[in-house]
Amino acid sequence: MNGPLNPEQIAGFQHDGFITCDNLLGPAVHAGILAMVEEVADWPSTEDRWQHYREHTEQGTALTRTENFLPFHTGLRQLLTVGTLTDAVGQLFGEPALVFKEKINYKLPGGGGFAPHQDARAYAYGSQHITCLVAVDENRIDNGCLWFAPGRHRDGLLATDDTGCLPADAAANLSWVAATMPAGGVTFFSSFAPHKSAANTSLHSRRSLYVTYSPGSEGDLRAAYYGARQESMSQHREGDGDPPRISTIGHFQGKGVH
Ligand SMILES: O=C(O)CCC(=O)C(=O)O
Repeated sequence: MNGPLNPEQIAGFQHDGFITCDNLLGPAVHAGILAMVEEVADWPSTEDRWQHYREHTEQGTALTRTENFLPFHTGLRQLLTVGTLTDAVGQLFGEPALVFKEKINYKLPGGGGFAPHQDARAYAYGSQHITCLVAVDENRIDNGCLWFAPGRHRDGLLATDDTGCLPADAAANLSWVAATMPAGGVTFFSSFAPHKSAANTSLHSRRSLYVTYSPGSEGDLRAAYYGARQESMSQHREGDGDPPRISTIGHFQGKGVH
């Protein structure tokens, strides 16, 4: 398939399970994304349309994640469903890509990190997924960029603990590399790629836009995914005093707010 990625980038993705592209989107596109992410962050809380999640930080309560905003924002829907990002993921799948889910992780100063995990563990629909991570702010080590274990996506679904994350000893045996990026950079990663991130210890936000795609030949799975996610999240809320979650697996290491 034709698209913005070159053969070396496609081979790099297949080999490592992720690739980082610093210059795929120009400064004007990045400025537009920044403005749209700020609009979404300002939306009021709802249960039945998009979902905002918050966390306690030393600076007070902070927005940590927004899910399911695509139906409600024309500009982001356009950006994520046609053009450079979708075409690039189509090249990586070798067939047209459809949006499976979308989220913004804000990781404001003091925002929590994420334990080592594979996203595939949280995706019951579809055989494989590729996530496109757009760096709204620069992704650095001190503000909690992602770390990947190159090549380990080829091991398939790894064993987990009861939170759905990799056991600490298994994670410690992997080699990790930091996916640092300038603002406007993009990382594509497989849902089988083990990854983790640290808390944001800097004074500035590390906002990232994540859009996850599934292969078009498997059909449009987004509605089924979000239906099941809502169900699982509300069952967890009614559960027995576990800490609040922002996902169906317990990878978030910040202090979620109910
Ligand atoms: O945004 C981050 O720091 C990591 C996010 C992540 O791994 C996830 O949401 O599954």
